[in-house]
Amino acid sequence: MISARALIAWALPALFAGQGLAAEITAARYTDPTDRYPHAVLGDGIEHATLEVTLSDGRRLSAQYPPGMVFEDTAPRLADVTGDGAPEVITVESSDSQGARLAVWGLDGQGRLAPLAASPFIGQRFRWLAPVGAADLDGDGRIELAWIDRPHLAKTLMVWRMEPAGEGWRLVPLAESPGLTNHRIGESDIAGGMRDCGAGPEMITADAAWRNVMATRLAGGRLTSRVIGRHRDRGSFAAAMACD
Ligand SMILES: [Ca+2]
Ligand SMILES: [Ca+2]
Repeated sequence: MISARALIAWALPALFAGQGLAAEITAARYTDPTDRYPHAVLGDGIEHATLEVTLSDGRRLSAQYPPGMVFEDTAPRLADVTGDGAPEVITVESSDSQGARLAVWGLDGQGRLAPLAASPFIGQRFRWLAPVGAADLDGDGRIELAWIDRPHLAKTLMVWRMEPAGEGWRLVPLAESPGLTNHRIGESDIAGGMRDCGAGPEMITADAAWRNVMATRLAGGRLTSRVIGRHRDRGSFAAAMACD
């Protein structure tokens, strides 16, 4: 006959294993620099082949693309886009033939680093996108991801939503708005981002001509933008992001 103590000793690890005590991603970086995708839109011809994450238990996991794909980005960004409190990793990855897509990486059911969802590729080599960020933009409890599609050409703000799909996730389009951008060719950083100055999240970008800093909100499935100041330099975005 099994004792109560033995039963508890057996049951506890199983209980905790199912209660989110698994390791979380605490940091991410790109490694394995490569010159195999010489777009140089971020100022040099070096992109990265590998995404590496550090977990809360100290382990490091990585995923490496073979030739044909790179991470074409400033740095991977951590954000909880599934709503479970644990961060995922938002990246930009580019295909030799199809250009860029936004991709969300995370830990799969076996604790492996894996792609969870991605936007479609833009469809043409040397066409890029620049993330704005992730937040519940309309307060419905689901997380939206925002990026500028081709910041030097189409200059279109895209807002997509993470939705459960079977065992996993998918990104579905919600809204888009032309006339906004967040990067100029050769800059090594991306301007603006996501802010919340107390009245809900806003996406901070430039207008297409870089005259003004713009704040864009999502409500009722629609995007509305307003001028919040003149654009002079990155200080203009820093002030906007700090709610000044
Ligand atoms: Ca999450
Ligand atoms: Ca939402």
